[in-house]
Amino acid sequence: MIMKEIKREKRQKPLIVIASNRGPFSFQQEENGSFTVRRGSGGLVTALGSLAERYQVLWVAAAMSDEDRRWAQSNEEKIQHVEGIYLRLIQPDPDAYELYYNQIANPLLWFIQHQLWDIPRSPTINAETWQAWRDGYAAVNRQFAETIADSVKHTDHPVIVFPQDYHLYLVSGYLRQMLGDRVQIQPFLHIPWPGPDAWRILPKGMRDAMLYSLLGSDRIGFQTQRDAFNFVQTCRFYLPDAHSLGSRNSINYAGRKIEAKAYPISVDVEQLESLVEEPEVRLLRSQVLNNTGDRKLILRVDRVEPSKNILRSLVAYRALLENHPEHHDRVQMLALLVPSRMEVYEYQNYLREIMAEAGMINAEFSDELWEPVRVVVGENYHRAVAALQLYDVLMVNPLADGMNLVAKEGVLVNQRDGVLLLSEDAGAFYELGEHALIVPPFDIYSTMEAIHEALNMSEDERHRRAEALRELVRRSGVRRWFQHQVEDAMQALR
Ligand code: ADQ
Repeated sequence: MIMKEIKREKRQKPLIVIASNRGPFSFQQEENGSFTVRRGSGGLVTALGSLAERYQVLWVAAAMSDEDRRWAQSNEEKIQHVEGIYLRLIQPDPDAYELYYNQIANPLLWFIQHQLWDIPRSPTINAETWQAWRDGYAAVNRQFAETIADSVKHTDHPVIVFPQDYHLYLVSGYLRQMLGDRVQIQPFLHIPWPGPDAWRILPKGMRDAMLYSLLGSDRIGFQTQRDAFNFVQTCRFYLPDAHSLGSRNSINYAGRKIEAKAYPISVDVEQLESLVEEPEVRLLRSQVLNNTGDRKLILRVDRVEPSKNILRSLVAYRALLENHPEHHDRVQMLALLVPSRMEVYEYQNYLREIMAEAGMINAEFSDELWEPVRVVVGENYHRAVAALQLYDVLMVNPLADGMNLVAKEGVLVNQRDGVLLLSEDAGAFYELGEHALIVPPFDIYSTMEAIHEALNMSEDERHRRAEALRELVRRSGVRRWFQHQVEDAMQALR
């Protein structure tokens, strides 16, 4: 029935298929057996709001919980209509999913792409890694591709498929084999793509499979030009039959030209600007204000994630208090941290080190009325937005980051003409760098000096920079980000 609907509705319009590990909704089963739908908060979900009015959208994702699985099994239709879009949840075998997610995607690929491996010691690629690649990563990717192929096989609409991120690198290749040229395939990669050297960690068999699969796409979206260029270089370096013919942003392979293009992601400007008016955010804002008093607020907001470089920012703050005692009792550092991947030892340990460093700073410098640093662990987006309105200095110093949305959220909602300290290795650097103070992520000394400079900056300069940053973010927006990708794919359909 739904398949027929997809076939009939809006006949000339393309069918847009989004594939991502996590879907846009989660489901909760009530006592009477019915399901309540909860909409996720990711950028893509937002971007869809306006898309669904114009196009037919099918979203294919993995069921995340038992309730998601029960929802998927509750209806004979494999595809269901939810809040204006078609949704199909795949239900991978739990063992395969574990290998795909917790052995390959998250540790191996994430660590390579953020260059986090401590290479004298890890990773060690062994028989289990190969098994995880075959029976986990490849198997789940194949299941995604089969599900997409099955969902679109009867439609006579043009089909554009947008696989999302590092979980789904093999989808493009499988889909091309299954559907040939009747679909446009355009993955978007949310995380950085490092240059060829970083990829030597991945064994040739896995690397080739991944790169050749991606070359099954028509176009590949990256956060920045640098990532797109690195991708082209990586293909040229490792694949003898892939050529770039002097181009920095395309690869010729097997008689086709694959574009590598930057589509910098952004925030939902309208939603954020209205969120700051909500009573809960106002309440949390006054809490933050109470704690900070008339001191200057140095803020960071992150997942507990080694690539965000939280620890070095604390060390730089300690250096500031040591070298510039004039800031004592005049500044307050606040770190709002969401626990992430806490089942992984390195992440748990990273949080322990952060807490220990913050404790040591307080032990050394606090007095009766002043606690130099507060670390708040927990997920509360409203509190994050409230604090972002109040910072004098926002610290965004990742070792590597696809974009870093906190930088964009911060400059949009901040009300104090706060100064953005931005790593040159965050994707956001390419758009916002000109009006931020740049912090080299490994350099504690320069980071300390940048905090000092920001704290001493004249009001005029702060205002000028903050205004410029706000305007840049206002002019972008997540809807536009996705619309550009759709337009490019549509162009190619003509
Ligand atoms: P992330 O690595 O999760 O995303 P980021 O872009 O900063 O990083 O987005 C995190 C989101 O979570 C933001 O909306 C932020 O406000 C929120 N958040 C973070 N810490 C929080 C806290 N302590 N409390 C409440 N909310 C918090 C990945 C890539 C990025 C890329 C995005 C989007 O790693 O590089 O920018 O996808 O493509």
